[in-house]
Amino acid sequence: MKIYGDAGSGNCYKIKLLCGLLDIPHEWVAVDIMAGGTDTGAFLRMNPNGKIPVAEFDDGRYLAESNAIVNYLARGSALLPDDPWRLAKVQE
Ligand SMILES: N[C@@H](CCC(=O)N[C@@H](CS)C(=O)NCC(=O)O)C(=O)O
Repeated sequence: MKIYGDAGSGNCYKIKLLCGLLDIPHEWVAVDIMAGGTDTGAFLRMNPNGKIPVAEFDDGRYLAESNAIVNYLARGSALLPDDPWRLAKVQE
């Protein structure tokens, strides 16, 4: 899996932190938004919304939005409770 992001951005860093906590192997691909890194055709094909972070999975799928990414990556771990209310409170 590749994570496109900027570690100086909280939205991106939380994914890096989660991967560290759960030992999830990944390649970090630094994207400089100030240099137009999210405005390229290649980037917009991954996320038409033009924002980091984006996760690229080995099967070619992409997932944007930091909360969607962390919820997906943390599924089945102790960080996401099974109890619906406690899960909702995490997502809150
Ligand atoms: N709701 C999005 C927000 C993502 C976001 O705002 N990313 C910023 C960096 S922190 C960005 O890519 N900005 C570039 C732009 O808007 O052109 C998420 O949580 O992932």
